[in-house]
Amino acid sequence: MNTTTRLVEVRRNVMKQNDQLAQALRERFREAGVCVVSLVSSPGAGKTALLEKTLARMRTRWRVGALVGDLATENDAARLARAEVPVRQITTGTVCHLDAAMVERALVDWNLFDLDLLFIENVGNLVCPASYDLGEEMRLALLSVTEGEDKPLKYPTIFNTADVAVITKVDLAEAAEFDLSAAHDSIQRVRPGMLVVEVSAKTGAGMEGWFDLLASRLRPRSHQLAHQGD
Ligand SMILES: Nc1nc2c(ncn2[C@@H]2O[C@H](COP(=O)(O)OP(=O)(O)O)[C@@H](O)[C@H]2O)c(=O)[nH]1
Ligand SMILES: [Mg+2]
Repeated sequence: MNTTTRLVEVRRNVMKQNDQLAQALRERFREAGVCVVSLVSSPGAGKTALLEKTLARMRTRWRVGALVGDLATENDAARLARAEVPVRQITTGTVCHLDAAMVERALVDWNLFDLDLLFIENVGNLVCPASYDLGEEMRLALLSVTEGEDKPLKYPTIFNTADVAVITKVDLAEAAEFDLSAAHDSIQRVRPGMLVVEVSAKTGAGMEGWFDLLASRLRPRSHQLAHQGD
């Protein structure tokens, strides 16, 4: 076996192991009735900002938690923990993506039956996370208006493995001369029929629609918290 063949073989085994572990996680999430939503994007596209607002809103009705991946620092976990929900940082060192084993380890002492909704913020990267199933039910691919409308065409795999595209920082669209309809075209060319939402975590634009979309995934579940005033 030459070196190239061996590397391909090792890589195939790693992927197979990850897929099996992710499948087992998916089964555990399903049994516990927790909806797991992951977020992928380039660094700085606004994953944590979207999550900060989403946790603060969703926690009034649902039992929510979050895992957040970065190469280094606990900064994002500290930001998300302000919503007073369970949060855990996963630091990957030099690894450019989360994998199913990291998610499993991070959840080792969590009781999944205590959660309705779990977010997993992946490491900021538009390439590597595409290959790793985390057992999630819904994957969001974020694209901020400062990145250019053609990113889905340049990084099709990440958009192809996602369920929903989220165009973020729409408050900056005009300043960045971002052409929203061109961005929608790019997304639809890569993934015809893909659901797209536009949001600004800063101004709140589009956020109600996003919360409604999440709630529609959760409504059939039985653990909804009693919400006074509803
Ligand atoms: N103007 C504006 N800035 C945003 C928005 N969302 C995030 N940002 C800023 O973009 C930067 C990166 O955001 P962050 O949430 O850390 O991105 P992440 O690396 O994808 O988690 C921060 O300076 C945020 O304040 C938004 O909706 N509008
Ligand atoms: Mg972040």
